[in-house]
Amino acid sequence: MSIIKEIHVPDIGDFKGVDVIEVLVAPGDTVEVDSPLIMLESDKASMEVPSPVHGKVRDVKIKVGDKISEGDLILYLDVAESVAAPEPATSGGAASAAGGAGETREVRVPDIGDFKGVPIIEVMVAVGDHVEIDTPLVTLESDKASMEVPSPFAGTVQSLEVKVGDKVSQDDLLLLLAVSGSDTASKPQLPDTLSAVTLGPKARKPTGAPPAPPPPPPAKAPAPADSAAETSFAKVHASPSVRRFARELGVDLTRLAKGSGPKGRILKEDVQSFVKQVMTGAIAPAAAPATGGVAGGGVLNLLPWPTVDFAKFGPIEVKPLSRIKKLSGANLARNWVMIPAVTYHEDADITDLEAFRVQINKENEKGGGAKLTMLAFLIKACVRALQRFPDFNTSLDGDNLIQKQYYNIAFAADTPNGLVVPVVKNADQKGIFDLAKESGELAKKARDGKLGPADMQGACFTISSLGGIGGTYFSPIVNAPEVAILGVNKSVMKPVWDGKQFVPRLILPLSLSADHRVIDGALATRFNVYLAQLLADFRRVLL
Ligand code: CAO
Repeated sequence: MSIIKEIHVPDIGDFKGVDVIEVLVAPGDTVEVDSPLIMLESDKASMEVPSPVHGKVRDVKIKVGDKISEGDLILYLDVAESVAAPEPATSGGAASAAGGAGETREVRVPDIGDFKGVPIIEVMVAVGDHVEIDTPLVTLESDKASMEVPSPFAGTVQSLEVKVGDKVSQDDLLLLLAVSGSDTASKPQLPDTLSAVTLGPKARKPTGAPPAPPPPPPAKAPAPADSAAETSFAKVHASPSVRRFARELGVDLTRLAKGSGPKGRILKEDVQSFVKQVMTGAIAPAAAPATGGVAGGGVLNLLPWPTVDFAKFGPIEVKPLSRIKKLSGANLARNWVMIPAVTYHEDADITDLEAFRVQINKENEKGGGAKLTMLAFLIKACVRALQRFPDFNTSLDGDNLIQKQYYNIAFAADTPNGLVVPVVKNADQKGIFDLAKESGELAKKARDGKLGPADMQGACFTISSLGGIGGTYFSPIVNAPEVAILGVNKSVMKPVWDGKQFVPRLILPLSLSADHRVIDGALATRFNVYLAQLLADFRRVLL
């Protein structure tokens, strides 16, 4: 007899509202313990959620694009009554060689279904390495699937019992791990942790048949449904960990002609070397397609990046870039290359608005109330301008334009570690005080390094305000997949001719960069003029 079991998102650490980027099973599929069910991706990592039990998928409750957190329902499984109750995992096939603290544990090939004599194509650890639970140890590759074997324990690799090229089957000894007393306790959590066995895309695409075992024959392996890019990505020869690594760096693996591994398999080093060559200009970044879809073709034919031995000219110090700088740098470089953006400038007369802001803040100071910021007024005015010019609230998706009907406004925040871009959600539904409070809180969270992925997602339009620092005008880089960004500099008193005389007015310099594939110069200028009118007389926001 079978019963229905709910499968929920396991403990995924501090991640919340993480994007579902792949759903790997469909109703009717049979899944084994540890078969991947879905793939999640935050800006920091991609993770597979494996099935904790064997069963048949009855109903899938999520889809690609959903945002999920720990405890959310993924799907219903028909499971045999005997396995319906939670049980400790057995994957990893580990056995204890000696009990108690500081013991040595054998790590064996876990249940890999019907596979036998599967070649080891990669050994990811060396003697002396410390591994955590789920650290990939080796990659196996049959002609039908590639699989990573993760560590079932945290510990230090004591000896390796296999090497690349060895053929292994279930229960074969892989390595010995020296496990401390506290680490041994970690094992029973495995059913609720991620990726006990990570299968390659060939095996991760079931069509009513079990994902593995037996996996679909390669010729019949269905292509990922999402996009042409995913289809070709699936065809490249690379292990799951390398695919994950490439995805994290935004590298299109199809651009690496051949890897340096056996049978041309792409290794992590190949991806690193590709990125290095792109960053140094030896290889051109992916060229922009006509309509913002998947990159492909076209080479900029740039000169290689100059290699200079700086130490020859004087003392130097090498300082690694912060993680944020590396991440934002890669995004900025892509956006700069791929988006044909034009920057349009406008001056807004904010004399009255600033007087009003100062007046309200003075009144509130006495009562200890919240402070109104120029940024909050800018957010509100931008929402109004987006409503008047909806083309600015879109994203390119291949030959389609996605028209958003919500108004989430991002703002660039300068932090000690680099630039981050938190998002004020549903700004159209919030008052100026709320916008000031929320943007202030987000800016503080940004400076404290506490922004979560959800705080930085879902933006429609970005404001980059350098007003607190100075400057006159600049050219902000459009934050893809948005189509426009507003740069703001410091307001200054300027003499303005009123028809009879020069009068001192407080002028705010605006710099709007817009993707010319979506927004032409006339529309951008209309947007700017309207925005300046709103800021000059904020009553217009109500119209
Ligand atoms: N003109 C004149 N003064 C301005 C101003 C403007 N446009 N904008 C802000 N100010 C004033 C504020 O009123 C404040 O003065 P008081 O302390 O006397 O009230 C002071 O400058 C400091 O403001 P702030 O910049 O700290 O605060 P904010 O709310 O205006 O902005 C934030 C918040 C997060 C946008 C800002 O701190 C920040 O990080 N800006 C940098 C963004 C950035 O790096 N962009 C570049 C991206 S591309 O490299």
